[in-house]
This record gives sequence, structure tokens and C-alpha cells, in this order.
Amino acid sequence: MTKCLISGAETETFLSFGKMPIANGFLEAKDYPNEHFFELKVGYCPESKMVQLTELVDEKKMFHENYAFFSSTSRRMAEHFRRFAESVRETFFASSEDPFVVEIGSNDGIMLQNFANAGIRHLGIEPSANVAQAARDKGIETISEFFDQKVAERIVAQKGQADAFLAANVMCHIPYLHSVMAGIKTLLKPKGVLVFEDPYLGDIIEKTSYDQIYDEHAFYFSVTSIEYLVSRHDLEVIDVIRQPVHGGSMRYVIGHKGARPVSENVGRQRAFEDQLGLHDPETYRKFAKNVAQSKNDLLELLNGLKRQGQRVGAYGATSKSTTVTNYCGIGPDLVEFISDTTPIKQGKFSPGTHIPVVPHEVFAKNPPSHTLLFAWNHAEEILAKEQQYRENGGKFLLYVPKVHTL
Ligand code: DWN
Ligand code: SAH
Repeated sequence: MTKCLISGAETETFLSFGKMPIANGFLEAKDYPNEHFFELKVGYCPESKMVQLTELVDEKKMFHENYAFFSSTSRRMAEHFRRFAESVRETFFASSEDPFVVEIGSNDGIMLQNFANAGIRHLGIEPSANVAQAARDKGIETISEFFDQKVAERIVAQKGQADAFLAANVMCHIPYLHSVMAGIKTLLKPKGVLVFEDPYLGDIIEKTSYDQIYDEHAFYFSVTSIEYLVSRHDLEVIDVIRQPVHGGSMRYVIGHKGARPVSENVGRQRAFEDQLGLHDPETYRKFAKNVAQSKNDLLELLNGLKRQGQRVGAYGATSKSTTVTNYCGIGPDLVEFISDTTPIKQGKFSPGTHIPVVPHEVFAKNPPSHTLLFAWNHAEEILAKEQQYRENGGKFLLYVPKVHTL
């Protein structure tokens, strides 16, 4: 039994994927003997309703000067963050004379560039030094640290309080969320807001998108579990807005308790979560069964194609795919290569099962008959780009929400 990182109550482990490597640990063959493995297990806390990993990897093993994920690899995500920034400015900056925005997990500046370019006071907090440097190169003020309460207090002392505190796909990465929330509480002006988004538990359950579960994602949030967390810091969820990105995300808007009106969306979504069974342990047992079924279906498809002598490649060396390849046992015998546009991943091998990662040019030059879409969350963008491949008879294989061929 493991204690909930939010409530301290015992969690109920409902799924184990077995031994897993670091999801973003793309490596060279010479480093195979030193590859780090841990047990990937997920639990549910009946007290806080928080779904979470029950064994964690040290953050310094995941976020460092060779971090492999650069946010600006997706055009659609750049557009998403442009609109995100615009809505924050329009909704929350109107009455502020010299607004100040802080973002954690700011990566290569995909969101903050929109504030920097508009001359708005900003600060990025990004522990992975290489992506932080990419942001600085674009003129975005960034410090390379892990955000917590201490860092927050220092920022307040040096720069004053913030109008908006932003976080996209990072809050769910931080196990010490009480320290983070205490820091945000001190950092926000009286009318200041925390706006953050992460993959939504409701979507993960409904779509069996089990590949969202990997070392970096310590939590799988719902409106209910976020309300439990923030209420302990005298903060309040004032709005929730579903987002289509990353396979289904939720944006949470949070303010000091009583400082702003609460939208009807909050109660509505809470009721939806109850209906969906997110507070019923049986839902998670069923999810575990669906995950096992998805694995069987995918292996049947890949083994069938192999027997027919078809060539199968993959598209997008995602963090998520590390869970799929290691849990299903998919190595270079079933998937020839993974095409990815990120230079730091190219020429390396995927974590655990060691599939070669190649530049897109390799895919384009000699395309396989079938392509497993590991970056299924970017399907719209990728299918539009690869129209010619499909017109020439190439097929995409997907496994969310069910295993199917396009
Ligand atoms: O939460 C997280 C999200 C935001 O990003 C992090 N923990 C890590 C990372 O997760 P991921 O690696 O699963 O993210 P993506 O955005 O699904 O990764 C897409 C990958 O596919 C990147 O390596 C870039 C690549 N790609 C490509 O080769 N061609 C992407 C597109 C759109 C393309 O056209
Ligand atoms: N916001 C970007 C990047 C998400 S990847 C996007 O949505 O595309 C998660 C990022 O959070 C990584 O760049 C990682 O280095 C950063 N991170 C992890 N722990 C953090 C912490 N404690 N404080 C600030 N950033 C953190």
C-alpha cells in the first residue's frame, strides 16, 4: 500500500505495467547497460479521488540538460498556446497596469513567446536546462529550476506578485503539489489567477489512452481531485474548460477563495465525473481490463502484418510510446524505426525496447506499408502532412480509442 501524495490516505493500486524505463530516455547503444528501470503502477485514493503513480522516479533523472521533448515540434500546439495566451490577456489583464505572468514548465517558450513578443513582463521556470536555453535564445526570460514554495517566495521578493500563473502539461508532473500550491498562493495578486491544463482523467478512462501513464505523469487529474487539492490552500476552482489537445485535456482556472465568481461549468463537470464513475474503484478495475485488451489487439495486428511480410514503421517518438512499447513488448522485430523531427532524439534508440529513431527524411524516402501512429494526439496535424503517403496506399495504425487502421 502506498499513501496518497495529496491526502495521505492509503491508495488502491489498480494497474501495474511492470518494469519501465525513463519515458524520455532515448539513448545510444553504449548506454544500454546503465538504463534505469522502475515499476510503473497506478493507484486511486478514495479520499482525495486522485489517481496517481505509486512508485516515482527522481525528477533529476527525467528533467535535465538533455531533456528530449521540445514543445515547439507541433505547429498545432503553437497555435493552441497562442490562443491560450490571448485568452489570459483578454480575460485577466484588462485592469492591470503592468501585468506580470509566470509560467512553470515553460519549455522552449511555446507559450511565453506570445507575452514576450507583446512586451509583457514574464518569467519562465524550466528545470530542463537545454529547453530553457532554447527559450532564452528567443528572448524569453527563463530561470532553470524546479518550482516549489521556496522559489515562489524568492520570485515575490525579487519581482513582486503575478497577475497570472500558467502551467501546461506540468502540474501533473510534480509530486510535491502542496508546496507548489502554497507557492502559488503567495505568488498571486489578490485578483490573480492560476490557469493550468493537463490530460483529463475522464478522457483517459473513456478512450483507454493508457499511454498517458508514464514516469513524468505523477497524477491524472479530475475536477473533483483538483478541488480537493486547491481547497487545502484557500484557493478555489472558478472555471473548467475542456480542451481537445493531447487526446483530451482540461483547463482549470483557479483564484483566491471568494475573489472571483465561480462558473457553472465547475458543478456541471463535477456531476459528470460522478456519472462517469470516476469515484468508483470498479471503474479503474474495468479500465485495467480494457488496457489488457488493447495490448492483445495491438499485438495481434502487428504480428499479423509481420506474418504477411509487411513493413511497419512508427511516427512520433513520444514519451507515451515508451509505455506502449515496453508494456506490449514491441521492439525492432515488429517496428522497423520511429520517425521523429526532434534532432536530439534522432540517431538514438527508444527506451527499453530499443527501436531506432530516425529523421522524417528516412520515412519519406522509403515509407513502410504501415505506420504505427505513436503521436496519435497530433493525428489531425500529421494526417494532413502525410496525405500523399496515404494516397500512395500507406496505412496508419492507431490504438486510441481502439486498435484500428486508417
Ligand atoms: O506532458 C508532456 C507532453 C506535453 O509532451 C511531457 N511529459 C512530454 C511530452 O509528451 P509526448 O512526448 O508524448 O508529447 P507529444 O507532443 O505527443 O510528442 C510528439 C512527438 O512527435 C515529438 O517528439 C515530435 C514528434 N512529431 C513529429 O515527428 N512530427 C510531432 C509532429 C506533430 C510531427 O509532425
Ligand atoms: N508546457 C510545455 C512543456 C510540457 S513538458 C508544453 O505543454 O508543451 C513538462 C515540462 O515541465 C518539462 O519541460 C519539464 O522540464 C518541466 N518541469 C518538470 N518539473 C517541473 C517543476 N517542478 N517546475 C517547473 N517545471 C517543471
